[in-house]
Amino acid sequence: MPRLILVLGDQLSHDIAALREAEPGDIIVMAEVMDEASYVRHHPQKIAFLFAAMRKFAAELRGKGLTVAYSTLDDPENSQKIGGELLRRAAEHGASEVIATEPGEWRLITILTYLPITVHQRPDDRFLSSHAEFAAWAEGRKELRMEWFYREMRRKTGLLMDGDTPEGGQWNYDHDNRKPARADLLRQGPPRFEPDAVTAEVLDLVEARFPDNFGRLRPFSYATDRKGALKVLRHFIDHSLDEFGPYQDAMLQDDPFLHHSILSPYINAGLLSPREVCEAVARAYADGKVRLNSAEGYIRQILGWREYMRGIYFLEGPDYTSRNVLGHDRDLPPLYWGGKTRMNCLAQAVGQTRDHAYAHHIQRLMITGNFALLAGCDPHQVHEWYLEVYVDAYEWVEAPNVIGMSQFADGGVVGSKPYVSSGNYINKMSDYCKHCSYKVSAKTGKDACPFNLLYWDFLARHRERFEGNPRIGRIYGTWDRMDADRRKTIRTEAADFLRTLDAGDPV
Ligand code: FAD
Ligand code: DLZ
Ligand code: SF4
Repeated sequence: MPRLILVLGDQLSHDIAALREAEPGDIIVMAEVMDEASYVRHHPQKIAFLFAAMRKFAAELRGKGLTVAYSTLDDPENSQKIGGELLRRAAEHGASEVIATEPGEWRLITILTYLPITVHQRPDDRFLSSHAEFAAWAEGRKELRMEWFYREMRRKTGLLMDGDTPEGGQWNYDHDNRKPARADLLRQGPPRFEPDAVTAEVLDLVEARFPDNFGRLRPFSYATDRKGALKVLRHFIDHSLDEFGPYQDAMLQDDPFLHHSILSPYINAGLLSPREVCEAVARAYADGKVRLNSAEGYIRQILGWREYMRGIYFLEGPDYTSRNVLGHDRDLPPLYWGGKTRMNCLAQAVGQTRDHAYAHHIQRLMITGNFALLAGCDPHQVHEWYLEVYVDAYEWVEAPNVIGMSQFADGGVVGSKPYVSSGNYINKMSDYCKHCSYKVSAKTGKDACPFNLLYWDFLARHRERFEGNPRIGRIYGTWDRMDADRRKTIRTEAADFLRTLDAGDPV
């Protein structure tokens, strides 16, 4: 009796667990379905990227002699649900068993668990740390700090290790990093891919079916197969990796990509494996092509942060996305969907998100995330926004970054302090303030940078929680030393600002 082998849209890896078990006669099931394409209103480029990559992956599988039952979104027989498509294909082919690779989201894991057909969910071993390993590492620890987990992962994989010691003698070279960007640098940006016939057809489909989702569909220039993804990796290593370390926290007007790799869409969808990316980076260092602080900084993002975030998502359980320890309940303002704003940093971050379904880490954390947190926005709405707008967004990685790292809604599981800043940090790391009609140097008054007002207002509102925090508590000394009138003005002006925001008026 044939078995069904399920391959989801972010499981496009030829050696993924479920596919390794495929035997002659088995049917591989892939399905474009409305359920997945609309659990949030994904950016059109995200849907197009995934559908085009799925179609090309299915063709590759067929090229290897495998049988693929592929449902296109506009197939009239399509039930528009992953579960529904499995049941339909099971009836069609007389199958009574499904082999799946565990999905990256509790929602789909639950759907597969309760389907009226036997579904075996195999561990997703594209990740370098299993659920059991992460749980064992976390067991009994008071704090789950990424740095300690990362060191274990370096030891486990041997990446950038010299026997038992880290390459160069240190685990972390961040003191050589965090430089502001220089506008005079000529940067190549990632390679662009002209849509071929398959991608062009998908673009038309997405245009017709998702006309109201936030984000520009065209020009679309992502790679949509492994060959293209490998080209992006090679390009990054040859042209950007060496400068990645020093400039990874920098932001620059009208330069959405800087020295970032733009590899997350490909790694997360399965077109590249995290291990091969880290190995390629370690090789570039060993060959003397890139500096150690860049190679280490990059490998830490994948071997450390990426694996750690997935570990947290599965350790913390399905209720993680509804956490809200700070009790924030403000609606996310229209400027997150391109509404008018005078705040140049937000206009830049949201504008490039609209155009490319991409923003780099510091923009996500210190511009859009920082503002939502300071303004007291509902973390669930913030979570849904991030899940919608980024081409690389899947809940296992997005939620711990948003609910945990960015919004502190998990009460400090991911971060030991909230990532908040006034305009000063943004001015130091970017050239946005030079092009802004607010004044970053003004702390109060009509032109005062809103981050300056909201920063103190946030800290004052949450004094009880953060005063005793060893990493941020001392800041209250500065607040207390301010003149009482000045403190009052800051709070009054912050309240006025938030009232304007709530009224839906441009800020
Ligand atoms: P680079 O800067 O070139 O980094 C290299 C790689 O490291 C990335 O491709 C990614 O695989 C990995 N990485 C770096 N930081 C993280 C991190 N914090 N967590 C997990 N992986 C990381 N990343 C996603 O893949 N999907 C998301 O939905 C997502 N949402 C985020 C939301 C917020 C609020 C924040 C602060 C971060 C989020 N990140 C997310 C992490 C990070 O911003 C992106 O991985 C990165 O911007 C992707 O672009 P890049 O490939 O050019 O990354
Ligand atoms: C994100 C996404 C979208 C937009 N569409 C599909 C789809 O039509 N079919 C599919 O198999 N997967 C899709 N995905 C990816 C899934 O949502 C993803 O597998 C889960 O969120 C788990 O990470
Ligand atoms: Fe952003 Fe304030 Fe700088 Fe304007 S002045 S770009 S609002 S940080």
